[in-house]
Amino acid sequence: MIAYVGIGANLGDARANVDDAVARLGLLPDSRLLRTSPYYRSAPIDSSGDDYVNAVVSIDTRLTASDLLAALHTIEAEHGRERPYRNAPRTLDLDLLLYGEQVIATATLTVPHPRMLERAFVLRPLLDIAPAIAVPGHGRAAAFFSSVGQQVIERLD
Ligand code: PH2
Ligand code: MG
Ligand code: MG
Repeated sequence: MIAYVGIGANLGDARANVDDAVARLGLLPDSRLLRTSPYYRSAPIDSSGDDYVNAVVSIDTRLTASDLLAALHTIEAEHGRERPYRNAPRTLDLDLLLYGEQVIATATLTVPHPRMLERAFVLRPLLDIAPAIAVPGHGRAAAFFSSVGQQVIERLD
């Protein structure tokens, strides 16, 4: 299955945290890291604190969606992620955006990620690595980019 994971950080050395997350995602069992987007900096949306650094990766995995989610939570925890309140600043946030073409709605996992099409910091890096990607129930992600065009994001190099 091809999965897409959104990476975000705005506490500590955010860029280093994203680098480390990419490295760890490359070590997931029964999985292969396919593509890593450029990194982007943006102001927090519905959140507070420093600017975020965001990226998206694609992974070819034999893990189930729920095992992949558990692995993402483990990596977040290894980064000392705390959850004092919703959308609190975080050392590392790993969101399962897409899991193949599957639509998943359980108590602990919603795929596609419910806000992914509203956020330039997800859409831009996703389209960088998967320009033709379709989001189950919504069609091509590229069609949504103009509606987030007013959100300022800066590509890092
Ligand atoms: N993540 C959030 C809330 N707000 N804003 C930016 N710029 N980047 C994020 O990754 C982000 C956010 C919740 O996960
Ligand atoms: Mg998130
Ligand atoms: Mg999250």
